[in-house]
Amino acid sequence: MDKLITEVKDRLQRAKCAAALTGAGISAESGVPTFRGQEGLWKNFRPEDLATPEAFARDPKLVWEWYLWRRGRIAPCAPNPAHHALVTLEQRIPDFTLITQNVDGLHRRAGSRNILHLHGTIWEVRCTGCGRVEENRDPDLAYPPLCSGCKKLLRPNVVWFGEALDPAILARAEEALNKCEVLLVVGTSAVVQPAASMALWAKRAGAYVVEINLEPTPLSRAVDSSLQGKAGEILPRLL
Ligand code: BV8
Ligand code: ZN
Repeated sequence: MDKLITEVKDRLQRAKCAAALTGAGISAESGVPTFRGQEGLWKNFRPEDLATPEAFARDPKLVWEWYLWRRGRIAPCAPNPAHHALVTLEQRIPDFTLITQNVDGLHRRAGSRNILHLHGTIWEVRCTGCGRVEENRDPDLAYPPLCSGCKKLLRPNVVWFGEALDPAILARAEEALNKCEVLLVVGTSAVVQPAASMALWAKRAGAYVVEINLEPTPLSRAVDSSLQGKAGEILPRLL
């Protein structure tokens, strides 16, 4: 592992342009439950059952209950050394883009600046009527939450399964993945599309791709190096 760490460190030191793609695993050491870990199940529901427009149409109160539970779980969590390491990398590397699948807001709290939130954020609500987006961090939001403008039902401002990602954000992610010399893929099970394919886009465009994860994933055989272990321990060693 030490040889690999040195190799990755060396490439990061030389890089003019780099990127990171993060998933729930980077927030695990902050105490945020991951999707597919043992905490991934909430009242025996699977994220794929609740994080969908159909579930929200069928039972908006249940879906809001899940998001408020998650807000309550995430609110006391603080960024961990893995988040902070990516802030340092952004300060050191001239052109650095952080692409995250996470909705927990911990990268922003750690101080990262150039962040692409592929799947939105749990700390914003969006009106199902007029589309107005507002920040809302209230873990006890009264149900039904209604738009201050048109009085229609508010939803979490996240991307659900079956919903398209924001094309502008996707375009910026593609641009970052095409130009980066090094891509760090941190704490994702590489199951959810299109995020799971982004490491391959970068690889095809010539990037040196590094995976940091507790265990192998479907990406492991395609990346240039796999650093197995905790993100909170490995990322600081790359600085
Ligand atoms: C789209 C926001 C098209 C909400 C999320 C087949 C059937 C049905 C659908 C599909 C299909 N194939 C593809 C699809 C589409 C679908 C999809 O990919 N489904 C999957 C289930 C197969 N994708 C979509 O629907 C996407 N949209 O394709 O649109 C379209 C186009 C045009 C018009 C209309 C539609 C939208 C996907 C976005 C879903 N929203 N989140 C919310 O959060 O509530 S996804 C959610 O799970 C997260 O955001 C995250 O992105 C995702 C994956 O989770 P991970 O982040 O990887 O976390 P996970 O728990 O899985 O893994 C944690 C990892 O960390 C593990 O590997 C673990 O080992 C590691 N780890 C743990 N601790 C540590 C660690 N590593 C290091 N250190 C540690 N300490
Ligand atoms: Zn409205």
